[in-house]
Amino acid sequence: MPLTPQEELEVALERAAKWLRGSKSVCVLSGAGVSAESGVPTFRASDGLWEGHRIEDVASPDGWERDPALVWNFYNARRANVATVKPNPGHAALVGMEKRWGDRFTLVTQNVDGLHREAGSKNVLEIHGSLRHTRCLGCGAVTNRGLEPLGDAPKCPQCHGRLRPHIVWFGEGLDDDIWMAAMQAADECDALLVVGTSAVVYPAASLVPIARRKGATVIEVNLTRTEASAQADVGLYGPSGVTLPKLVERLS
Ligand code: BV8
Ligand code: ZN
Repeated sequence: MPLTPQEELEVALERAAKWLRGSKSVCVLSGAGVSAESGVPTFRASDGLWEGHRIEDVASPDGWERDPALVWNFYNARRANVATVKPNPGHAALVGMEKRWGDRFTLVTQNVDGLHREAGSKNVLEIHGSLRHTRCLGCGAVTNRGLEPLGDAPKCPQCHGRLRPHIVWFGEGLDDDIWMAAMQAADECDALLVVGTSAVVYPAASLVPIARRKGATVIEVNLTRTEASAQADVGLYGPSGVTLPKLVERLS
């Protein structure tokens, strides 16, 4: 008699908890799925269209050169969305994990919504940047501007230069120091949790083989199977706002 999905989840949770209980250092790679239950739209659910825009028009250097006002309107809309949402129990469960492993816990996120820090996570590597921050094309200043709308051509208060979103667009390199720290965390961990990501964007998705190469256990937490599933030792399939708290419950 095959297991029901609920029974399968219970078995997987027990296996994942057993591995984690024996882990000395844990790394997490999170994506848009961990914020879905907070009400932040994911990327690929909209098959390449994003809030009505083509991704290459609003999240690429060419799109910025072509129409910076369109790009700012797109990011102001996402800032306004994030201003109305709260972290969900999945974010809180990751805060609980960090309390258990302390500085042997690193949370690498592809998300730019800032909800991990808002939930209380401390050691967060925002490898794709942050909706709250702007970067000045004149003096390079990176400033936390909160989430209030910034208009479609904001200027730097210091040098009056043009401001851009402090976001890594497609075709742009990641911040070297942040990416080095993320690779080191994946290399050194003995358990990698891959949460709420379709694992199609690189170099972020390469953290999975980097962790596996050194023998880390890979635990996938997602609604469905993804590009990373074949590299996972165990999969917890269900909403992360439900499965992550269940996993953390089993750790104590
Ligand atoms: C670079 C900022 C070179 C924007 C982002 C062909 C093949 C391979 C690679 C490439 C290629 N062509 C181009 C590339 C490179 C490209 C890339 O990887 N493209 C992909 C699409 C093929 N990468 C780049 O361009 C990177 N830069 O390579 O530059 C270079 C190098 C050196 C020097 C100079 C240049 C830059 C990548 C960063 C792009 N910026 N974000 C913004 O946010 O405004 S990426 C964007 O996608 C977001 O950050 C997002 O986080 C990320 C990944 O998406 P996911 O988070 O995974 O979200 P998604 O919707 O896909 O999946 C959600 C998942 O959650 C699903 O699995 C779903 O089932 C699950 N889920 C949903 N609900 C729940 C849930 N799970 C649990 N619970 C739930 N409730
Ligand atoms: Zn400036």
